[in-house]
Amino acid sequence: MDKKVCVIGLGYIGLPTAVMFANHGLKVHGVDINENAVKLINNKQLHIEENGLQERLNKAIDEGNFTVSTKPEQADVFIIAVPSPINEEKKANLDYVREATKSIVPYLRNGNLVILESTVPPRTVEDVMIPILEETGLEIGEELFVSHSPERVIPGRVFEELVNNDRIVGGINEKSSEMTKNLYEVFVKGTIHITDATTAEMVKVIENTYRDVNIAFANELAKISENIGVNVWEAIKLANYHPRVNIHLPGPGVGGHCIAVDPWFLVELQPDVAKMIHLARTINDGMPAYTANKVKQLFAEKRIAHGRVAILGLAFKGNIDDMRESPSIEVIHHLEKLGIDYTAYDPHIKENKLERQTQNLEEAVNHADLILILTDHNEFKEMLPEKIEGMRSKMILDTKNCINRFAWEKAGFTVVTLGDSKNLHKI
Ligand code: SAJ
Repeated sequence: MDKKVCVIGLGYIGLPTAVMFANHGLKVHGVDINENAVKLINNKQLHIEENGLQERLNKAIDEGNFTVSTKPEQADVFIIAVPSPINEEKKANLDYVREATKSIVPYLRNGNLVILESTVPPRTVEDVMIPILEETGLEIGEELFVSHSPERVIPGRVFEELVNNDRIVGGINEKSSEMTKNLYEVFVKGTIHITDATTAEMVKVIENTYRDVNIAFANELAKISENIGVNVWEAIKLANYHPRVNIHLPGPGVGGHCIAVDPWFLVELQPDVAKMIHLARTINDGMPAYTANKVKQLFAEKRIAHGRVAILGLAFKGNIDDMRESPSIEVIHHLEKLGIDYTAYDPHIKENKLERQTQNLEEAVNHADLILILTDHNEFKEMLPEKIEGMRSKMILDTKNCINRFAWEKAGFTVVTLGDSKNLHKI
């Protein structure tokens, strides 16, 4: 394919997508408002981490297929992959999408295609982007083609998933969908499903909302289980043997930039209807406080007056180095409110970003009364209780059910698992 693609936004999605097209022989121009990112990429350096990205970027630049700057260029296809976060009021902030769309208006020509990849509230293409694109004077759907094709990849496995996942393509008309499908077919091996733009927006948002509601259900089951003497992890595992049941897992909260954000788009659109979705968000957002209160309760039961906690895990999920929007930060806020002292440790967060963070497990557990596991990193799953020294009291609260409780109990630890009251009588 001898098309030229201009990618706006060179973050976790835009940069891998851009180099993917370039590696398949298309001419790609990448654009980012972050001058530092542009400078780095031009020097074949990365401002984000992703497996396999470095070698693909090198190849793209060496073959002369990838240029980067802070300004768009004329092209056949424009792909927008910018952030679409929520603000303090839990309302969608579409400023980046608006600005990115405006930025390409002067470069658009008859026959061009514009694809939005960012996750957005349904109707954004129709109600926010189209009015801006009309400023080109081109007839939308006849001279200028537009579609939404949401990214659905998971950080760490982006290149594998870009190729193998099914892809949703929603055009504002049939021609737009067809052109978008032809483009992604350059590297996508999964099935490309065609629909309209608003349905495509809805599909992406409900995928993440499904997970959020399901996790809220699991968290509620965890609380019920604690009150009635059941181990929720065992109960969920057994229930999931049913061929039509797929319950997710409880935890100290839901982090990341997707699952905890996208459901709010539906709440904002239809507040009177989206009641269960709203409640699920509230339940999941309540888990950090629930976890902190559990620590307080354990200290009270053990009559520990000025208890200290060793927090293990700051990333928002296991085996990644991303602590933005992490429930651990919220747990820490609640511990602080309760006046509970702590030291935090995460082997994947190699810089101290918090005041009471250490790069050393020994230092974190030294003089602690309780180990609080908030992230299921492999390092924590494999941690040996015999190696833990210097604790004031030997207690561990595992919110991810990821340690071998028998090994820890054998080493003299009181082991408490979120969602499991079966062993609480031992305290
Ligand atoms: N979590 C639970 N219980 C579970 C599963 C997850 O408490 O059973 C928590 C995690 O600990 C984490 C949060 O939820 O804090 C989100 O983790 P995640 O792995 O579900 O999702 P993300 O945010 O890393 O990535 C998701 C992906 N969606 C799915 O796996 C369905 C990815 O495919 C999407 O592209 C991405 O959101 C996105 O951009 O929307």
